[in-house]
Amino acid sequence: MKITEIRLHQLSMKMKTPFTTSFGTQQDRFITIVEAIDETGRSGFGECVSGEDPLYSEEFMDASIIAMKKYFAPMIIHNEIDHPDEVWELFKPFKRNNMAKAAIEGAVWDLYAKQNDMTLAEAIGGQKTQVEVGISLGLEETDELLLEKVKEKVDEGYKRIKVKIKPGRDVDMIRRIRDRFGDIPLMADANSAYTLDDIETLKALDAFDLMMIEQPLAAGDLIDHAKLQKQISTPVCLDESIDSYQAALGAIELGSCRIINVKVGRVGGITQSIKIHDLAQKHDIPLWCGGMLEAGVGRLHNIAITTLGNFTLPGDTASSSRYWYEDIITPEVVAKDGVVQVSSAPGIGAEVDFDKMQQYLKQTDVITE
Ligand code: OSB
Ligand code: MG
Repeated sequence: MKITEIRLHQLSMKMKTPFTTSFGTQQDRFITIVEAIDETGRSGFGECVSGEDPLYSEEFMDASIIAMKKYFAPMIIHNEIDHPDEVWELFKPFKRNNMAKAAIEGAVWDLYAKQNDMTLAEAIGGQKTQVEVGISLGLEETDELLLEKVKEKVDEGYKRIKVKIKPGRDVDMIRRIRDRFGDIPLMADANSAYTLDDIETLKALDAFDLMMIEQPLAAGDLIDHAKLQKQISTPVCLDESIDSYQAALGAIELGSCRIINVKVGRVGGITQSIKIHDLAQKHDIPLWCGGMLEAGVGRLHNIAITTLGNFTLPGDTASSSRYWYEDIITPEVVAKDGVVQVSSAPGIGAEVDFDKMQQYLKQTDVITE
């Protein structure tokens, strides 16, 4: 395949409500949609999921845009690619910048699927025709406000509820959710807010039969996560820590987690996600697909990766309307009773709607060499 042009559509989208984690609050979402165009004029789309600031990880959108413009987009244009699997190898001399790499690779995967008249799910070897999803709820000012949100999302049928926790907003808050809603599928995400000094709090969470606790400790700390997992019965799920195949291998071998959250951007793309999927499957580690407050293109990529067999737990890709008054794709992603149907249209399975995108568009950079 010959890609002659790559466009970086830079959007500023406002979320319906602010989203608060242990690392901060945000309502404005800066998103870059990558459009890769072949010599026949056909387009494939990827989405860069970097945060505005380096709070979730070291990557941030301004840097990712430079990385795409300066390194990764020109490499794609200057090299003939037979299969999207080659993109990771092509990018390999340049260290990390996984979210920038994944955004470009994602557009190549979508284009490849469309050129071969396949869905993206089929192109990557996925089998499911529908996937189960949960929802991630941010911290609220008060527990009472969070309980209202939980009620709304339980009523909408999401397959599990994830709530964000941080020191001081943990054991009591989880107890109140359990008291009010009984044995709903419930989990907590700490985004690295704890250390082993908090072991008593983390042990106390065992009383609530959580499906898992996500990323309680620092991203680089596979050793302490392994120590923690030995002392608590709740399965540890790693998110931030799993930023490569090697990290997944290390976490599995050390016993740092029993579950992995895969984010395509964090691990550097679909090809790396598939490698981690196969490794985890071999070791009986179940997976689910995390979210990064994506617009429609990213959501559709998430749905596609979830069609792989070892994604056995509900992911975070809720309906487009979870965050957006109007998403940039037609049709939008809709979860009904916690189930999203996988589109049978080629590639990501929906059209990027440039009319709808216009209201968010700040700038488009065109790379042709
Ligand atoms: O830790 O999973 C996370 C959002 C941004 C950054 C990190 C995370 C999240 C979420 C929301 O939990 C997932 C989503 O709804 O897209
Ligand atoms: Mg997380």
